[in-house]
Amino acid sequence: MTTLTNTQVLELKSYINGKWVTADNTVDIINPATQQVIAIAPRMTKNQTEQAITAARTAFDNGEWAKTTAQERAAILHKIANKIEESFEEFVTLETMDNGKVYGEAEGDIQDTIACFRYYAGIILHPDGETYPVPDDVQAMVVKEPVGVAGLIVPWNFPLLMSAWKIAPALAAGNTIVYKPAEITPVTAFKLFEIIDEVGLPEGVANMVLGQGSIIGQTISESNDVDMVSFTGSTEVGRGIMRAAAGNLKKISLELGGKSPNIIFADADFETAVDYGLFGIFVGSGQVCSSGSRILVQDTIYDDYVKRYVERAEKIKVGPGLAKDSHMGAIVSEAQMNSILGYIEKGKEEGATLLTGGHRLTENGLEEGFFLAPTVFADVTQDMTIVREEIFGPVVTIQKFSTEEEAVRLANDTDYGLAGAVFSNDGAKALRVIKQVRAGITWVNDYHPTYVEAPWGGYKQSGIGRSLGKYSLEEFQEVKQINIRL
Ligand code: TAP
Repeated sequence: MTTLTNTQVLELKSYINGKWVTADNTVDIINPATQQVIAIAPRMTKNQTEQAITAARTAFDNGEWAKTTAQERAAILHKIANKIEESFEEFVTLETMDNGKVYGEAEGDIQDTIACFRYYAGIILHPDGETYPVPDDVQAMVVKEPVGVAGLIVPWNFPLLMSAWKIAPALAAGNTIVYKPAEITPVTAFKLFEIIDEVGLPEGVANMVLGQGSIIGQTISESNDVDMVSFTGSTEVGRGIMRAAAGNLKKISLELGGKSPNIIFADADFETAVDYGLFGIFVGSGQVCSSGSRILVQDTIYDDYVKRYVERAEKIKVGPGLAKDSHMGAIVSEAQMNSILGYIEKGKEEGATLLTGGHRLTENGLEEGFFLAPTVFADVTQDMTIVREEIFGPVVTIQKFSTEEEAVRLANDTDYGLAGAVFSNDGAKALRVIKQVRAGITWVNDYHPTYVEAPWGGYKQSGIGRSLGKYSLEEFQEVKQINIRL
């Protein structure tokens, strides 16, 4: 595998129909902690994207891949997992440099990526299908088949992990794929495809097209030769994909944004609730779809909670991901940093009280990077922009409630429905409240842990469909009934 040294700039390529290809236009890939160029990536054209789609269409229609046995596909997924594991540290380092996250978080991402490939290698071997008692002399049965050509479009916040969440179940189910990583974080995607190139997939089964979403993602979403699109990203782009997919009524799966509530009752373990209140928003510098960006605290402990929270937030060491003592890394890009700073200004203008942070960090070795201080707002109201919109940065609002009913009302007063949590030592109350939170991913006395076995996705404008578990495999499958007259 190609490796990156401190002085080297990786030259990335796309992978179409089993061949490495490049483009006339390129873009510099930057480490957001240093602004150092770490790679140069091609910006593929609409025409090249169509070539990738044709390759995937041909590879699916000739049937070679779809007819492979589940055992053969499982063996390939295991090989991919093993090869990622062999290059574990390289993947972790590259993910840290490309995205800006801290090394420990990237370690978790790569471990979860490996687990994801192994999980789908395992689950595809499980018995599936059903039979039904039906009238007449007929035996009815149900079988699962691949959907066909799957377009996979992923964001920059978990570059490799979000890719694995789609590539592993899509290939396990026997689909062919046209995959587009986020333009600004393609490095580990390229490394993954170096591995995919080695493990012996038939030509055209797995294609990777690097470049811009407005060209590549749009072409995939509009194409009549693509049978489904699995997208993770913003609600705005998701809406556009839904419109584009209407052309040939392709199947869609959308994992979108969130504005998730983290409800802290007075009877919760206080320090645990502070710990997870911080972890819920500041992991990944808040650039996590399920971030607990709205903390709701019961009035009787509100003042103590806010005081302790701010004290702890101010102790978070922000720094380059590769420095092992950093707790929180860089923001992925200058554009994303400026967008977050814009929300912070809006929060101040609209009358929220800024308790800490709210600015870029430019001292003590952070001069060149895109670093923001952990930011906490209080005295917010439901109509404020920072309460309503997804900021996707290290910015949290802390609100007060008095009753269970009020907590549930505030929690659900959002267009989103991705995640949510409740902290309480009263088990019945915690369950009563979490059941009323309109969100697809929820926790009690915990925040953020994600398991490959369990479904991941949102209610309301947070998406359609589910990733992970058997649910994701089903997203990538069609269901056929076969009725046999006896
Ligand atoms: P987006 O701007 O939506 O980008 C996501 C992907 O879509 C990128 O690869 C992007 O390409 C591509 N894209 C852009 N325009 C497109 C178009 N017209 N047609 C098709 N594809 C297009 O999101 P982002 O900024 O990368 O990620 C942040 C958002 O993702 C947040 O809202 C976050 O909540 C959400 N997210 C959700 C989840 C889950 S699991 N629900 C997980 C992670 C992130 P470029 O490379 O050109 O940008």
